[in-house]
Amino acid sequence: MSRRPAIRPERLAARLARFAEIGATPRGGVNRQALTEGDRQARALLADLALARGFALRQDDAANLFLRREGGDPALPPLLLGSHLDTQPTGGRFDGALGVLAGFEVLEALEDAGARTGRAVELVSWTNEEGCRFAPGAMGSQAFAQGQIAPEWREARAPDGARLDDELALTLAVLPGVLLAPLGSPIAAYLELHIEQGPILEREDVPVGVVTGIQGTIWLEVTLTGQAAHAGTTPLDFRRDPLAAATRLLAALHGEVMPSDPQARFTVGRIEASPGSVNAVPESVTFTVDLRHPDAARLAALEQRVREAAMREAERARCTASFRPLAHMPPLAFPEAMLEVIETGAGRAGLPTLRLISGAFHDALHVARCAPTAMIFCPCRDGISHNEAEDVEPRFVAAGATALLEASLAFLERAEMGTSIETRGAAMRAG
Ligand code: HGY
Ligand code: MN
Ligand code: MN
Repeated sequence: MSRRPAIRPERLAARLARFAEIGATPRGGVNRQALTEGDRQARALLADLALARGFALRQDDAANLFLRREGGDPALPPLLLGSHLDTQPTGGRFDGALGVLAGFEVLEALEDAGARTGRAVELVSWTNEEGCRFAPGAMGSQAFAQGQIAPEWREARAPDGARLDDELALTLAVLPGVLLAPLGSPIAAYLELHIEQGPILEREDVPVGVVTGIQGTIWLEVTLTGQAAHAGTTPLDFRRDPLAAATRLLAALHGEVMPSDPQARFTVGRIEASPGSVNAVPESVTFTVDLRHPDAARLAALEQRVREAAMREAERARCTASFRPLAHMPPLAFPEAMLEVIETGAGRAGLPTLRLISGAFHDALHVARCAPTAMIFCPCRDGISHNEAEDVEPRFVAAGATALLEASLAFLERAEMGTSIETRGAAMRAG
């Protein structure tokens, strides 16, 4: 008879520290962007850890890496745990890595206890969740859910000029002996542990967040084009200056969008002028826009508002405006039955829970469109993320991993009893 599986917090903490060394930055963060050498190193380390425990490995065309602990009936679709190992350029040690390594800790806890599960339990490390090197974000999970890599993604270029398809090939080649599986495979359910990346759980001092859904995201690349001119000889009424137009445009949008709607999020993360010469009026300016809203209709209206304002300011400066969509992720609600699986699991461990929506997108957003899915949040210090200062108290790391283990066991029990949870993620009701 196997004993009850249990998380070993010190082993998980050591794993998190070990992975944080890959791409470590001088200020205590991690720069391990998707499909870079650091990302490949982290995948290889995870593969080595898996083989050392006898877990089977496979990877798909999108370089999603799957680890499998076999169950009683190999034909049954597995319970899948996961998250991502890629980071922001000035990322933290927990965004993504916590979910992957806590998921690995669950597989190890099952193995240590000799647990016999009716079906396999798998762990996936999704490719390119962040999307900062190659847009869109959550690329690997989206390819898995839709069963294909969009052709235009393969030609995507990173700011350093690298081409996505070449980087994918290099990444797959790191694990030559690992079976290459088709994109998309049946799963019974998906559970993801992630840091909240916001202040609510810490403020309420609640260790386990039960994520009700994920708000919508739209990424746009906007280019305003005018006319390059001499900085010294060109008077105002001869100028067609796209940077002057962009400055007015962004001042107006920052002054209106979020102040007028507390649920809206408007971010310009990158802006560059070309040719970028100190003494030439720029010919063009390109910047990114990240829009978020929990309500699909209001998100669409936000995009329209940005497009119209850009065209208006461009025209006013005798410039033109063009737009390149980079990502479109509609909001989604997780099924009630899966929220209850998490609450049951956390309850068995005596962990208080709180339901909340996710302001960040996650791989679970796409997986939820093809399998019953739920997310667990844990508090992070001051709600900071996408920042090298990202931090999580050890007690919350342990609580999050314990909730993931107990929710996994609760799901497996229900599945054994034939309590099928067949609901997929649904469009989120108007916020
Ligand atoms: O941008 C996001 O929401 C995610 O953290 N990559
Ligand atoms: Mn993340
Ligand atoms: Mn992130």
